[in-house]
Amino acid sequence: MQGIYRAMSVPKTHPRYESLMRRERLIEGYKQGLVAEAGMIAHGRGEAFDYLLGEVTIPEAELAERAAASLLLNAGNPVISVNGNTAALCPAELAELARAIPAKLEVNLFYRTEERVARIVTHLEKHGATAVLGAEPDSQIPSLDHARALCTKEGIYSADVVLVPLEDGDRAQALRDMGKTTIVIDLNPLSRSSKTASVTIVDEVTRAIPNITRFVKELKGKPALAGFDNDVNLEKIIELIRQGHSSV
Ligand code: PTJ
Repeated sequence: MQGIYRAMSVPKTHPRYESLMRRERLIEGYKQGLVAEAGMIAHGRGEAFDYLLGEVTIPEAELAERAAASLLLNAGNPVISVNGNTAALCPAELAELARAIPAKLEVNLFYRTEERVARIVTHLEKHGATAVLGAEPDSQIPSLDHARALCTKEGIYSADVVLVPLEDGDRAQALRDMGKTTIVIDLNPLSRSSKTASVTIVDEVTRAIPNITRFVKELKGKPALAGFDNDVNLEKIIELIRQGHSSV
């Protein structure tokens, strides 16, 4: 079965080439022990919302990406939380964003196993990341059940701004409860993570991360941006979906 599947390659001319290649990367990441089984299902939900939004970065997402870049640049201890899906989809892009800010990278998993944490750390390092945190947690996020709460003191625990791509709602809320500024990347504008974040980026993670890096480079040395309203931005996106915005 695998042989038959592998024999079929996706032509670059395919209208949904990028989307299909992301699936390939995720399947490969699953086989390498980076992605949780449930990560495949979570990706499918993301794809559905991406389809509804035309599989492009909409202006509202760009606005949030700019605001996120400014927050990360002006943070005292900015940290990028990395899960299995994100590591499989865009490891080099995560390493580049961490360098550009600069920020720390910390592996923090919903379905945590020590083996998967170690594999993700190695995978990120192979793609240019350095000093990746998460393998030796020494702190806990309060009010979360054990494994999900594990984090490091120098990373997520003491961070003032945390970028949490593809987050589950509970942890996003717990980070807010700790007084942190949270930036969530989630194609679902209706999710609890989206609603609880300080800044929600409704964009596909492989587009969102390089876009934030671009804005980080553009905004470096400039005054912090003000005036971003997350609720207003999310309302506009929900309205776009209601109107049938998709052009795929
Ligand atoms: O690697 P782990 O153990 O930390 O597990 C990661 C998953 C994603 C399985 C875990 O965090 C999870 O179950 O997440 P949820 O609650 O399913 O939420 C994931 C959200 O991310 C959903 O709202 C999806 O719409 C969204 N999403 C999925 N893929 C993408 C995405 N958003 C942006 N880009 C994507 N590629």
